[in-house]
Amino acid sequence: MPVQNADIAEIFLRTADLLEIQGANPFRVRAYRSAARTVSEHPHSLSALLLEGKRLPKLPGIGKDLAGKIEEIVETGACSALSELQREMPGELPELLKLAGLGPKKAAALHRELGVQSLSDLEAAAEAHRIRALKGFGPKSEEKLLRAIRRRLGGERRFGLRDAEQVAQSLIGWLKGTPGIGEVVAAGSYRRRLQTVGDLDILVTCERGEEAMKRFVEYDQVREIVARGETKSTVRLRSGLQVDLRVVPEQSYGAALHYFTGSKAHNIALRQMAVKKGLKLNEYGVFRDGERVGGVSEQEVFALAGLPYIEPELRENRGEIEAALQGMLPSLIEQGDILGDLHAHTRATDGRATLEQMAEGARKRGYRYLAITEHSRSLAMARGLDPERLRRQMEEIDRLNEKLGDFRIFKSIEVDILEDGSLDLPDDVLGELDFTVGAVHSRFNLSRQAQTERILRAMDNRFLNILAHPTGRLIGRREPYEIDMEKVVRGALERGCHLEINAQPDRLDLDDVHCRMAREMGVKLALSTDAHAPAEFDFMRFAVGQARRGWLARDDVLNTRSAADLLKLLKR
Ligand code: DGT
Ligand code: CA
Ligand code: CA
Repeated sequence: MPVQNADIAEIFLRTADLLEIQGANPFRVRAYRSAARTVSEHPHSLSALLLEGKRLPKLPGIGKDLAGKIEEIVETGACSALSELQREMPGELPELLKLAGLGPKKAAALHRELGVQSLSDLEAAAEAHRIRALKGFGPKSEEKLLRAIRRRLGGERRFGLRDAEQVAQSLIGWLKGTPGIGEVVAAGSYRRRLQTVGDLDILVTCERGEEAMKRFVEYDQVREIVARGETKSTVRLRSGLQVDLRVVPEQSYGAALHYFTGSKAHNIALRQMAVKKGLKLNEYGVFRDGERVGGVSEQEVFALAGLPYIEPELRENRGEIEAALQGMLPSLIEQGDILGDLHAHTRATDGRATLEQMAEGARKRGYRYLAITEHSRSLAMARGLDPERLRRQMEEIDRLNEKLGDFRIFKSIEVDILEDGSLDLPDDVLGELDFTVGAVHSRFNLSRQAQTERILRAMDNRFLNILAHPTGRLIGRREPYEIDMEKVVRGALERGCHLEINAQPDRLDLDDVHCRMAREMGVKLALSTDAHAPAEFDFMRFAVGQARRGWLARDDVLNTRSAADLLKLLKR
C-alpha cells in the first residue's frame, strides 16, 4: 500500500517529539511540526506524485532536507533519522509530553533521574512520592501530574459538537443571570466549529468578576471544581466535559475573544504578522511601545494587523491569513443560503415520521424543497424499498406535491452501492426519480483500491448524482473506510457527480479538509441532514459549520439553488 500523507506527517511529528525531549534546537523541532502539518493538509498524495516520477511541489517550510526525507519515507516506508532517535530513546517517552504540565525538559529529567519510560512508570513514581524530590518539581506538581496520568490512562475523551452545544447553550443561559454581566460567549474549538471539542472555553465580561466566578461554580451540572481563581476557573461537569471560564475587562474583550478562539496555530501566525507591524498582540489587547492601541473588538484586532475580518471557522492557519492579505478569502456559506434538504427518510423505511410530516417540517423551516431518500432493498434491516414500494411512494409524493403549492418534494432514493459497485435498483426505476443519492452501507473493510474502484464504478452509472456520507465514518466509533478521496473527487468531477456533507453530528462526512479539496477541484457539494424525523432538519447547522471550515461559498453548494436550477445542475 502506498505511503499516505498522514503517514509522512506522523513520522515528522514523532521526530519532533523525540528531538524536543533530547533538547534539540527549537527551530528544528518546529520545522518538523510545521512540515507535518503542511504534508497532512496537502490535498494531493505526495507518494502518488513521486511514484509517477514527478517532482515534489514547492511546499512552504519544506526545504531540501525535509523533501529528501519525504522521498525516503515514500521509498522505504520509514525514516532513518527517526529510527536513529528511537534507538536512543525508549518508546513511550513522547507520550509523556502530552500530559498537562510536562514539558520536554521535565520529561527528560524524569527519564534520567527516575528511569521513567512509560505512563505507568510515571504513575508508580508519583504514587511513591519520588517525583516531588526532583529539582523543578514539588508536591503540588506531583499531584497534578498524577491526576493528569490517571485521566490519560482512563482515555482522553473529546466531545461531539452536539453534546458540546447543549452544554454551552445551557451554561451561557445560566451565566447571563449573573448580576452585572456583559458579554458571554463560547470561544475555543467550539466557536471554530471543530467536529469535536476537548473542552469548552467560555469568556465573559462582568462588572465584578467574582460574581461570574461564583455563579459559574454553582452551575448544577458541576461535578468538580478543578481550579478557581479571580480571572480564570475550571470545572468538570457530570458528563466529564471540562469548562474553562475567563473573565476579561471590556476593553480587552476583542483581543481575548480572538486569543481564546484560537486556533493556537492561527494565533501564533497572526502575532507574527503584528510583530512585523511593530505591534504586540496578546489576550489583553494590541499594543505599540507598551501603549494600548486596540483590542475592544476582533475587527479592530484584525484591522490593526492589516487584515480584514477572518471568520472563526477559517482560523486554523491553513492559509487563511495569506488569503486575507490577498483579498482572496471566500465569502462563506451561511445557513440562510440553504433552500432545501437533499437526504431524508420516512416511516416507510427507518425514519420516524410520515412523508407529510417530513414535508411539513421542511416547509416550516422556510425550505422550498425536500428530497425523500429512503434506503433500497438490500438494506433489509432498514426495510429498504424494492421497485414496487418505491413506485408507490412516488405516487404518494405526486399526490402531496399537488397540495403543497410552491413547495416541492423530490423523488429520490439513498440507493445502496453493492460490493461490485453496481446499484441496488435497476436503471429504469432510478430513471423515474428526480435524482439519485447513493451510499456504501456494507463491506467497509475492502482494500483501499477495491473500495475506491467500487465507488468509481457506482459513479459510472449515469443515474447516480450524489454520493452520501463518502467515507462512512462515525466519529469516535467507526473509522472511515479506506478510500482514495482524491481519486473519488476527481472521478466525481469527470462524471458530473456530486458529494454530500452529511450533517448528522456523529458523521460530518465529508470532513472539513476533504470539503476544501472538493471545492478546490471544482466539485459541488450537497449539505444534507439525513433526517429521520423533522427535528433532525436542524442538524443542517452542523453541515454548514463543516462547509465553512472547508472554505465553501454559497456557489459551491448544490442546495442553495432554486428547485429548477438544482435539477438542471444535477442532470448528467
Ligand atoms: P480543544 O479544546 O482541544 O478542542 O481545542 P481549543 O482550540 O479549544 O484549545 P484550548 O481549549 O486548549 O485553548 C483555547 C484557545 O486558547 C486555543 O484555541 C488558542 C488559545 N491558546 C491556548 N493555548 C495557547 C498558547 O499556548 N498560545 C497561543 N497563542 N494560544 C493559545
Ligand atoms: Ca477548548
Ligand atoms: Ca481550554
